[in-house]
Amino acid sequence: MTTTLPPALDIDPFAADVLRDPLPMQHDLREAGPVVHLSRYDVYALARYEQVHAALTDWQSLQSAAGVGMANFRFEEPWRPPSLLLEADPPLHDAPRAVLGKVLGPRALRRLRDAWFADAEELVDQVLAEPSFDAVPALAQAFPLRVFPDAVGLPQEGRENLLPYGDHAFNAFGPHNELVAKGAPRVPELSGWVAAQCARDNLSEDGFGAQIWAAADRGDITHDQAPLIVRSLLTAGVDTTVHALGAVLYAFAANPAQWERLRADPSLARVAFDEAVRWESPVQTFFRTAVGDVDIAGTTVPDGRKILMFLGAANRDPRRWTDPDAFDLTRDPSAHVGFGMGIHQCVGQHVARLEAEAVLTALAARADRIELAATPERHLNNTLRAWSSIPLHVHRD
Ligand code: PQP
Repeated sequence: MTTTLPPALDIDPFAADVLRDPLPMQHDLREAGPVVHLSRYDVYALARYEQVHAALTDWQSLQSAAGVGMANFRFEEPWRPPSLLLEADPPLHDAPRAVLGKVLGPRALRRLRDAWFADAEELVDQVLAEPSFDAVPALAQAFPLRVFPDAVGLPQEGRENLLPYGDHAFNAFGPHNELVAKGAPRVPELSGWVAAQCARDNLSEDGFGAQIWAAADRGDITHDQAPLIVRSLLTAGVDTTVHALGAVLYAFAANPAQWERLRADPSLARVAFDEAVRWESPVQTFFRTAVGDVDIAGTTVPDGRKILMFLGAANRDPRRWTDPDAFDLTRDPSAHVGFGMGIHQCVGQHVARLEAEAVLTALAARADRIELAATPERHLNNTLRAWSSIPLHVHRD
């Protein structure tokens, strides 16, 4: 096969105006070719479904241990000790992954289902006391903050640190732009609090955290690894679900016919959530690093170079999806790459789906119609596609 030079584009995927509306850039990237060189950052980019899917599943050629952000851990000091899950490759990745996969697996979550559904009903009843409210603080943030820290077994004190810590961690996967600079001053304080919560003595005896420590007692992981695996829960467990809930609530507010479908058949809640994850892709991008020279669609990516995978662009690639920009409960969205694919595919996806199912089921049982009461506002983050405000007006039965 002959090697061709990829087309070069001088776009900044992390510029504020692009983060506010990434769809035009995603279109340009997909159309430019299967592999694009982003000259501003000297990284390679994949935006078509076929190449993003292939990259996600090729952990042998495209490593995570050099970081899944723009920073290359082969040459640069990470801002914190690397994650044992996200920023690790086999074989080191496998034991932490197996442990967390069990702790957050469908079987383990069955224990939480009834309580989380009751929590969602209580919260939704409370929120719907007013016909208009901002769905971001009132639902998208309130519900994960109500159920997840308790499930982990965190003390009450300092839980307000979870969202800013996660927000910074997701900014830190991007370049050192203003978003990272804005978060930097609080990093010592937030990291100190997070590290303290990972200690066994600070966790309740029955939560996800304690189960990770119990796995260390069994020898499935080492006792040194346990606190860093708990740290993954604290980094990834709140902002992601907050913005995924924001995505599905916005999707319904903007698509009233789909809300009617959910109302007619509430068992569509899970499909609706996955369709919203496809449509909005709350996690927009991740990087990999080439191990040796790697051929992608006839382009050689040299050893050690960073490859930026546009999950959001792949999830709207017309080569893969019919009418990709439509939020449509009748499609099968299950092949989306919003949760990744392959050995790193989101280990928390069952938690996210359960939270969303609980909130959507409670809301669908009570809200005849939901509509935007004012223009929603974006929250900018280098990795997350997010809302800071979704003003809703709800008509009750
Ligand atoms: C998207 C793990 C997972 C989850 C970590 C970590 C951080 C972020 C995520 C990204 N993540 N869903 O620190 O181990």
